[in-house]
Amino acid sequence: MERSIDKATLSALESAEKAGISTVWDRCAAQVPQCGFGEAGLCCRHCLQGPCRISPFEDGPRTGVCGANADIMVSRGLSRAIAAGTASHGAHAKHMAHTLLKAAKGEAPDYPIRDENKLKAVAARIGVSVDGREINEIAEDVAMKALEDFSEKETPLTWAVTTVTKGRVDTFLKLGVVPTGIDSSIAESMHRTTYGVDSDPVNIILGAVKCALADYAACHIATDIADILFGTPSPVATRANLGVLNKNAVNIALHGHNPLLSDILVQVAGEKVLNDSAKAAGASDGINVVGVCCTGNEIMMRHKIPMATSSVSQEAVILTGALDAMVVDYQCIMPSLAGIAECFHTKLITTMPIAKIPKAEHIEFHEPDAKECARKIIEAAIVAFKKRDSGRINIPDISSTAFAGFSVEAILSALSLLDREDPLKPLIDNIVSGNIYGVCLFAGCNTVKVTQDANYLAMIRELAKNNVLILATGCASGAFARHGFMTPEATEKYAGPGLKAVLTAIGQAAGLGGPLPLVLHMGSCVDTSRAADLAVAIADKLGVDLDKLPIVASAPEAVTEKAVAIGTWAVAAGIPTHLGVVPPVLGSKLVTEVLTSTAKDLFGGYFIVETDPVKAAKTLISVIGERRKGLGL
Ligand code: BF8
Ligand code: SF4
Repeated sequence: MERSIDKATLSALESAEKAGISTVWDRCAAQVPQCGFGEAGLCCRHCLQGPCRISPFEDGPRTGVCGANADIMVSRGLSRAIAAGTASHGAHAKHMAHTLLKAAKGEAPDYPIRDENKLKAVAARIGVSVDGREINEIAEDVAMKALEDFSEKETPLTWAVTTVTKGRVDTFLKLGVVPTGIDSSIAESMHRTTYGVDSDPVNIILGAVKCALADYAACHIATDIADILFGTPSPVATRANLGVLNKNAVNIALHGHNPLLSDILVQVAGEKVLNDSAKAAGASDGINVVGVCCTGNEIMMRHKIPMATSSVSQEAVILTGALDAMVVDYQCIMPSLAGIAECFHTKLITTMPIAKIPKAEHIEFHEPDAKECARKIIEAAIVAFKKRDSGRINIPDISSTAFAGFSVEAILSALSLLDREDPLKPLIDNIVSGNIYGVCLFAGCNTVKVTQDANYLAMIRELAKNNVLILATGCASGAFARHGFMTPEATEKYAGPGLKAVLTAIGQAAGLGGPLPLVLHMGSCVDTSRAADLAVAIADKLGVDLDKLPIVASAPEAVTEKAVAIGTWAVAAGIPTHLGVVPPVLGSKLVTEVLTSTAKDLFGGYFIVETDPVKAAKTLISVIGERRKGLGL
């Protein structure tokens, strides 16, 4: 199997081979064949009598030592994956909420409230009074409300029920899946899947859905507070792929998730004294900050910071030999980075007490003196630059233009140029007329198990040709950005006539002189909540629930437990959701059936697992067709 279709990644891998450095692809090859029990979800280690395994074939024991059968094992494994994903988004969101609280109390001076309108909009939505109050008072109440959503309450999660349609809330209540605390939902999932608790696979899965809805709330909190503290994104043009590294600058890559660190670091990287110091060290162009993965999305859409790469190709940034510091916070950071950084002059800098890596330098980041920490990090990068070996530099001269930052607010503001009074109307009219056949949200990662980016590109070509409007978050947006799909040129080249006409009308009204980009970049993975907001606005406007809309989602190259959590809440939201990799559930016919079929009866949404991208796109198009028929379109 070809490792990637991204030429920049392939060029970096060539350098690695020449230097005898192993990468994620080599390590994957060393793992093959991977364990068939694990692949099917049929291995349990939840107690010390295990590990227990059930053969996916008719031979061998049918239960583990305690009597847990395949259905129980698979559903428990899935539930724990969702709990872990929720814990990740939850920790990120809680970190944001604590910082908003500190900011409101004047304890984090580097975090002013940058978007008062967003703060007021969020406050109004969650029932915090706004009129006649100081901004900091409102911010404090919003932060407290967010923090309240983490522990067990008598009432449903504020962020889960105030951001979806009434119909969804009714469905969730009816099925008993409304979460009452983000952290408590995670704890409940861990409890019910431990030794000798919940043994009803369907009940376990409904518990997992409840936890996934807590994940949704966490994502939404993270997005809301990021906008409040750093500004709601609006479209910007930047570039993506390894070619954004600059051999004449101190190159610093920001990798991870939380904008609390990366946004501040970007602000500080513009300071003259630091740039002078970089120049004095021999970097004639000063400091060049680039992004990786989701934090890369955050700073791309708010500060035009170019995206070096994402997900499975993160090691490639170091392999260019031109990266002076890789600064990480948490999530999706391969431990292998330390070994690769060691082969070069690159400083790997960890910043969070919960995410250290042996051999990395740890510069701990604290919000009360955020800018000071950021300066220290940049100074360490300048020191590392001085040790750079210019003979080992191989920056592939490859990068694409990418337009990023299509928040719902930005989309509505673009649409308002067509209809000031009723901005959603042009969008809905075009869906009704069929100019926009439907909407597909791409989310999730790149995986070493699929040729990098191949599924994304094959699917988008098929969907766009059929007039499906494309939204993207997370490393899905990284893939499209690197290959030039977030440009007006991609719209000209790949969009069907109806879609092209709509994107051109909006683009021209916005004064772009051409169409909007083919892929609307909505942000990081937590910003998948923005796509949910857009879907909810459309549903409310049409007076139908989400499970009736011609909207689908796809994670064609998913990797993480976070992606599993997001996929599950998308399904619960009523959205048919495609996975391009097979999750470890096939060991249970029952669980597979619940996810791909019963879910449809319960929630309207369901999983579609298809590893062939063209077939997957065709299936999604026919699903959109069914939904359109249901609406009488
Ligand atoms: O949260 S898409 S590889 S970076 S998990 Fe990770 Fe997957 Fe990227 Fe962002 Ni999302
Ligand atoms: Fe085996 Fe049951 Fe223990 Fe799992 S919980 S390891 S199936 S005995």
